[in-house]
Amino acid sequence: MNTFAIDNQILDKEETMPRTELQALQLKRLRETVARAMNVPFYKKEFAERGITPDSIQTLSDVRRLPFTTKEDMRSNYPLGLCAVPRTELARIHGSSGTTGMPTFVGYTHQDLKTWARLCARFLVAGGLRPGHTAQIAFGYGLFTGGFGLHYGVEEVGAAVLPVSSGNTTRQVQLMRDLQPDALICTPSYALNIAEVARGMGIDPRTLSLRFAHFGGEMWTEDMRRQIEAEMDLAAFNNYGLSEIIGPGVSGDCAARSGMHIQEDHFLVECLDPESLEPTEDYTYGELVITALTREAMPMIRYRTRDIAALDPCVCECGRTTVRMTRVMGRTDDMLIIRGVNVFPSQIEEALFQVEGTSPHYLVEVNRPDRLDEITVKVELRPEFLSDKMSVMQTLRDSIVRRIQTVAGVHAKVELLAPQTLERSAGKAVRVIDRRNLQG
Ligand code: DLL
Repeated sequence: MNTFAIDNQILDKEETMPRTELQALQLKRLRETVARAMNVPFYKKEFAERGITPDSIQTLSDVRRLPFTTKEDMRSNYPLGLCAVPRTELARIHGSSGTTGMPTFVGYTHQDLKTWARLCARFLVAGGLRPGHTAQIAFGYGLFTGGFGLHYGVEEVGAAVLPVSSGNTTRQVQLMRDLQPDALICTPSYALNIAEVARGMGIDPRTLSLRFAHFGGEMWTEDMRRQIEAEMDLAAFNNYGLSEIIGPGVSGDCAARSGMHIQEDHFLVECLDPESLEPTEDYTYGELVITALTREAMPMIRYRTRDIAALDPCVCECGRTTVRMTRVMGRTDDMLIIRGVNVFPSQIEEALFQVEGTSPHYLVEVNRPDRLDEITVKVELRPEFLSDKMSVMQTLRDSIVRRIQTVAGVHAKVELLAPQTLERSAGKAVRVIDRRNLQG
């Protein structure tokens, strides 16, 4: 890991509050959230059925009496039926792209926007951004929360924003060369894409001015972090969030970079077994279920994120007292069940990084010929590992197959591709194509 010295700055006292005080604040805010949610017909009905009132929430564990909220609930209250304030009080509306179904929308009041900017500023500061720096934002600006969320976060820090948005990668590199930003903000896969385009332009990305990067919006692995840090000579920080809850800003790395601090004064996070819905032990992977404690426009209660991660309550060297979450290892809806074995794309990524010669550009395809699931991993090779010799390629392919078998427990077909074959992304990379539904 690159370790550019970062002085350990902490923006708000809530980040280092003694746990008892923090939990008292969470309880107070949970009650307020329940009160606000009474204005939402969906929650009002659910609460009435369970006999829930704000006063009936006596301890934080009473959160378990509250109903879950799912993506389907958002869809059935389309477009803004889960808002707790009149439409006239909304200051912004964001939404999901709807690539996997109907889009969903999320409303914000002016206060929500202020809170959101502050939350983004906190993790940016934890990851080295300071007043006087310049941050290039290569997240899409639009309904997606990445661009605007980070934009106001950078401003809140007092740093300068270079609001490039995503895409036009050659221009991204030119701007980096000419305007010399200190930080890059985008998805990790887009950073790799930018580095590759820079090299194609004859610019070694390591010679650019970037010192920090704040990546989020998609799954990535620790190996991917090392790869990007080596390719771009910067320190890369992970941050996590989702539009239904607020957008980026739910959690983020500190300088220790060993788990993302959950901003617990604003979010109550449970980690549950996705089947039994019982809480998992600390350090055990489960589905994150998040209650937003301060959202005015759209109070979100026990939102089932489908993201699989584990919680780490261990005290962090940075001084923050908040619980950390691991990287998201995958989403329950991305989990492939291949002949009975559960496989996450992150395991495939991990396996690929362990074999010399592979690049971080890969695609997992799932097919079902003859009613049996089959997984094909297409991976680009590094140019120096391409060979005309069949035997050399065969050996490399075999070692990838074995690595995937060991790490993910499945037998995959592996296709080796020439560099630059797979489509590059400017946002969230598509890592899996599941063709099984099409094949019946
Ligand atoms: O991706 C919000 C965001 C933007 C977070 C920019 C961080 C930076 P959605 O488009 O609603 O919102 O997608 C949310 O993306 O449930 C996760 O599955 C995934 N995700 C977000 N951040 C991470 C991360 C934004 N750091 C969904 N690691 C979430 C892994 C992530 N997955």
